[in-house]
Amino acid sequence: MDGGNYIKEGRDSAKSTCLIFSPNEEAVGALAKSLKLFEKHGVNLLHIESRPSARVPDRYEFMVECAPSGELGIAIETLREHSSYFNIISRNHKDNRDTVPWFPCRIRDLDKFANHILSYGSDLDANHPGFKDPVYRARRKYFADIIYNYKHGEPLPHVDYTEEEIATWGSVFRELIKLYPTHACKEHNHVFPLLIENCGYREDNIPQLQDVSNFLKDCTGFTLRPVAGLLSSRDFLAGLAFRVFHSTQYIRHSSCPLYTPEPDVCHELLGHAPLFADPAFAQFSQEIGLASLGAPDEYIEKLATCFWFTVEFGLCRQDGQLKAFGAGLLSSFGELQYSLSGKPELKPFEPFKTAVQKYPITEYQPIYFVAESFEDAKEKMIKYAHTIPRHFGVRYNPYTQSIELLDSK
Ligand code: HBI
Ligand code: NLE
Ligand code: FE
Repeated sequence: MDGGNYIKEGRDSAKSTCLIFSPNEEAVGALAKSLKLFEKHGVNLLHIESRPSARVPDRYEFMVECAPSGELGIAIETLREHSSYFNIISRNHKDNRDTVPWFPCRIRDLDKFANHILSYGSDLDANHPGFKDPVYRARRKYFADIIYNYKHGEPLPHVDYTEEEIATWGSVFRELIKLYPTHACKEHNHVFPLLIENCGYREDNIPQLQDVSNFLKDCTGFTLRPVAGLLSSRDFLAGLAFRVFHSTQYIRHSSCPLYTPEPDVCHELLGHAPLFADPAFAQFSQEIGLASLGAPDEYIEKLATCFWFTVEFGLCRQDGQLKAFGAGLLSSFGELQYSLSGKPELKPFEPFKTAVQKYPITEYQPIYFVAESFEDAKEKMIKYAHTIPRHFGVRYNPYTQSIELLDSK
């Protein structure tokens, strides 16, 4: 390192750390208590500000700017433990404002990445069951092409499914509805009859995305947006911040009704859609989405892993019994049975641990995580999200369908 750089770094590290927090208790004197903590650890404060919380109406939050002094690290960790909200908005002025990855701020920004998909239409891998089937490949291209031009706000493409496609849906549907009463969580079983009643869920009919999207909008504000294939984790999770779920519209190959590693219309409509109608689950999903906006790459991977072990492959305990709520289970009659067979390993859902679990994507999961409830999982996810380094907070404004940035100094 040359001398010039060395001196510059030395000077930078003499700068301050800026925190925003809400104490756990709203009692008078909460601020004084927090300030004592800095005194105890010999930390000098350069600036103190109290302001109405942008997150919780009628609550206050505090911003303090700390000089690099005393046992700052210990003071920060102690304060974090006693805070219901805690965010380090700048540290030693190693301000990463210029390096925050792009993220959508308005719902129509989702148009910007809708076509950044990992493979297009008929472009199937050699080991895909439809690889050697020209009719299937032509259909995959047809779906990709109609979705390619989709823009936010337009009606979702209506599809006339072929007889073969409807037969594939029919066999998946028939097998799954036998398992749901015993294997699916109560929220899924509550919503399913409503989808039959309102959205054309039947053995001999593949429901249209538009009908399902309208139904979800009435329940929780979630909407479906068609997507031609797999998005990156960052883009896919960003949609959830707006309560938008990217859905494929093609169907799996007729030779693999019981399990396919790819999402398809069976997976989206039988696995995901019912749960997005549940308010607590919708909130849980949106929290993962909000946490992902502008997060560093390694945290996107961690959030995607939490998503995988909950929204995709989650189990939960209800009235003392294990049930499935993950969409990847609720759309695969092979894995749904296997997941509750007692063979796979089960661990409690705990984002700090779940986020770093490795997993296969083309076979049944060897490990599942068990959530106590959607509310509990949401609280744990929010706590986890607060540890993601980001110098701003975010909030979704449903009136303008846009993301508001909080915490800037
Ligand atoms: N893209 N279209 C689509 N559908 C998904 O289910 C999906 C995705 N991209 C990534 C992804 N799922 C997950 O594996 C997580 O990385 C979020
Ligand atoms: N394995 C699931 C199924 O067969 O329906 C799809 C999982 C998509 C992540
Ligand atoms: Fe999925």
